[in-house]
Amino acid sequence: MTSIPEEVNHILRILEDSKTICVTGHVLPDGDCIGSQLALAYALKSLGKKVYCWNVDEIPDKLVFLDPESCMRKPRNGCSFDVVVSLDCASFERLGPLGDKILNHKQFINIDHHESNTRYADINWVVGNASSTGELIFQLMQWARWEVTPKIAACLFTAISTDTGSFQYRGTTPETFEMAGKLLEFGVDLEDVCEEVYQSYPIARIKLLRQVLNNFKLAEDNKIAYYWLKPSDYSRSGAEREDSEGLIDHIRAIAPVVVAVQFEESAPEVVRVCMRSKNPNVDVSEVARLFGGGGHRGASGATIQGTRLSVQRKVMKALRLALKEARKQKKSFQNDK
Ligand SMILES: [Mn+2]
Repeated sequence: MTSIPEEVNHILRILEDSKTICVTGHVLPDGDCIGSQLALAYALKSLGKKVYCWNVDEIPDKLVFLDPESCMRKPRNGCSFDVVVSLDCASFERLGPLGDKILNHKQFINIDHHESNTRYADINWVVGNASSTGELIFQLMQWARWEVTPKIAACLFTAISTDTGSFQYRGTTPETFEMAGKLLEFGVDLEDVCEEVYQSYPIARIKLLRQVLNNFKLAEDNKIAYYWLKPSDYSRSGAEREDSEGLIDHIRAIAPVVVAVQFEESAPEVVRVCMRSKNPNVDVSEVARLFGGGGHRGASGATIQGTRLSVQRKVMKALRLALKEARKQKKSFQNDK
């Protein structure tokens, strides 16, 4: 095992010295966010700390099995903490309206694996090439020599498995597999976790997926696939916001598609854009950054002001350029040979 980074020593000292800790994460939390939060919360609780897991949005139904004691909830008495730990959250804005509520703290810690992380806290431990925040929390717990119970292992396994697309994405390294193996040794019930996370979609989500499959469009010689999620898609299918997670993966999985895009008007003239890329030369986090967003090379997002049509035009134009650049890079690479 590599030596402990200075930030991690600092983080462990702070956590061990504090009594009340708030563990927070990004809006519309995913498996990595929730799994990392709960794993850290369980570990800190067993050290006798008072821990609040607090997110602006609720825990998605398919992850409730990780939280049988309902740890994910708003603190009842005030919002003053010794430490706030933000997990899997690339920017302060990604905490949503919660950001302003957690400002009453002595220390603010940011642990994340997004390269675009803006290092908004007092202590920032950001490892851009880690597969998931869950991987970082597992490392931290091993360095700290905290006990990894089966419950904690299930949370961390869920975090790593979901954020790597079941060990398919580029950030997945030999270490990722080693960690997943260790987590199984620590008592993960693989069948149980996979049944809950991958085999338990509500019917409404599949109806929403049907809308997407009916309505998506192809552009740029089938290299870009995109679709809009409209309020009527939700009302017709009975789906919730959280059900939209992962729909984009079905569109990206089409052979000629290089980039998949999901557009959604989250408020009047405010459009949330999610992007996925299969080509390492088409960095969608760069495209997201043009619009004030961020993420990873292969998965990114941005919230953009403007009418639906103007946002769509701007994003498609940026993606066309990114595809063109990637083609040029490929050519010069071939010429180098
Ligand atoms: Mn993540």
